[in-house]
Amino acid sequence: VGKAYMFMIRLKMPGGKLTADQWLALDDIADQYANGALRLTTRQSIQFHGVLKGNLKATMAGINASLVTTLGGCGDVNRNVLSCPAPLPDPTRAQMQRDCDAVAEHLAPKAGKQSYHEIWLNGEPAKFTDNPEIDEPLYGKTYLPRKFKVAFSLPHDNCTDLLAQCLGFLAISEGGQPVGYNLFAGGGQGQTNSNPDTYPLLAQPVGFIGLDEVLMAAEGVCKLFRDHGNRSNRKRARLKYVMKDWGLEKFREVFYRDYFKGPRRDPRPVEITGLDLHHGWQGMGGGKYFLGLSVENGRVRDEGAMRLRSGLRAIVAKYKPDIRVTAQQDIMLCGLTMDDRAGVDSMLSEYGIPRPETLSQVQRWSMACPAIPTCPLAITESERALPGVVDQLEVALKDAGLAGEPISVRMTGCPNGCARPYQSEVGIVGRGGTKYTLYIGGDSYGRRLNTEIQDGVPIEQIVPKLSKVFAAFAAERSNGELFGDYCTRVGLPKLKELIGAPA
Ligand code: SRM
Ligand code: SF4
Repeated sequence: VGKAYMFMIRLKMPGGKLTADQWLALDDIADQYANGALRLTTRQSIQFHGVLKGNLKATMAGINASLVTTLGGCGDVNRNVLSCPAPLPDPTRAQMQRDCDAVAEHLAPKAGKQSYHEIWLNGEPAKFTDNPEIDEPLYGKTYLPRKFKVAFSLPHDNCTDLLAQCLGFLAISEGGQPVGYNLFAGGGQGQTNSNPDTYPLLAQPVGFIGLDEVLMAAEGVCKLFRDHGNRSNRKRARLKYVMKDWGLEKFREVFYRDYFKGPRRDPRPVEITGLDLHHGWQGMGGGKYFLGLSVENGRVRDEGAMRLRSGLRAIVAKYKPDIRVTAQQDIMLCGLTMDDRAGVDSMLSEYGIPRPETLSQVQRWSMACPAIPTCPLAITESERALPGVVDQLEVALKDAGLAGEPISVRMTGCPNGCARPYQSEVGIVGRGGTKYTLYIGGDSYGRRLNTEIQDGVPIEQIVPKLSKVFAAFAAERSNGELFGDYCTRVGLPKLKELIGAPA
């Protein structure tokens, strides 16, 4: 008997959009071929875990039959394109969601699609010419040096963490109408222990582009990366290191000279000012509503009295809402009527699914990557450990009179940064065994990187240490000051002293 190899399968669904029927088909797959759970990801997608090798083909066929794909979910190509998925009655949001789909389509591998069909779906041999520039016009023979990530976002709602992306489109409106985007490039989170040449970086503002220049800009930055990314050192192969090594001015110069045929315009003077988790009931216009639910670490499964997966299945089967997955690992049920709302609310209660407003702020603002047991790169627990840390944080924050504060806490099982822990107010990054590196002082809107405050902190000391900073924050904050802003204002030496970290 051969070994029972197990796989993770990741979908690619631009902007996190699914129909009700697609959700139901994917829910079936979770039982039939995976471990009975759907995992909402930090890139608005879904992963299945525990798919046995012998079931891979059937699972892929099932996913494709529901008109969802996995092509480009992984690999050295453009990954799932993010866009704030909230279906609010706003022309800029609608434009952004259309542009998200268009970029995803434009940057999708073409020859790869043929091979994908041959291998996973119909077995028909792919028909290639002997010219990779025809078969795969964007990626050529050697694809990209590394993965490439794109997001769309809004100044007042940065729920896709724009500055963590290789390429970001920040939507600009005038008089309520979309006029274009500020283009950002060179963000990324991952770093490697004991390799000081690797680090998280925020994307930098390249320029302003018009609405008709979106595809040209996306293709241009992607090609610049293809041609100039580091192909000899995989640890330094991401676009962020091209930006870092060249500097913003050279990046702009090369981009506008060789990869973008439109005019060079300065970015519009627009700041990121907020991030909406899109929780609770909200109007979509036209008498329709959506409900945003907070999903703990994105894991949709039944557990004890909380039958999240069964409850979602029953609600989706009955009311047929459109589904949106957010980049904060949450889900939205969209297009419901006023009449549906009471029924949906009572089904939530029946299945023990908490309404977001009944959850603590810290739980709603927290995320963890899967880590152990499914991630081969994990060196500590994350998804299975964060709920316990959040329980302790709830008590600590309540004791400090801070229960209502939106403090973002993100945990990962290694420094790769899959839950974007270097952009949160508190980052807890696996160091090995039960020890973590503690980061502090980011910002809940994703505008700033946090800073390492102590390495090798045993998990049981994390909350006691943070409690000291919470107490100082509660006593010393200026009016309306956010936790991360306070940490940045008072500075690392004081924070280190507070928690007893080496200077
Ligand atoms: Fe990630 C690799 C999970 C978003 C940076 N990521 C992995 C793998 C596939 C491990 C592997 O290579 O074998 C993880 C699978 C674990 C499992 O058990 O399922 C994994 N990454 C995830 C997800 C599921 C985390 C989550 O909690 O949702 C996210 C799936 C996104 C999606 O749907 O496409 C996920 N990964 C991210 C993000 C966040 C983002 O994209 O906004 C990052 C940081 C941003 C960035 O890319 O810099 C991220 N993942 C990495 C890295 C480090 C890359 C680097 O340049 O340093 C790796 C390792 C690698 O690529 O070698 C990695
Ligand atoms: Fe795995 Fe590390 Fe990503 Fe967590 S951060 S999913 S441990 S690669």
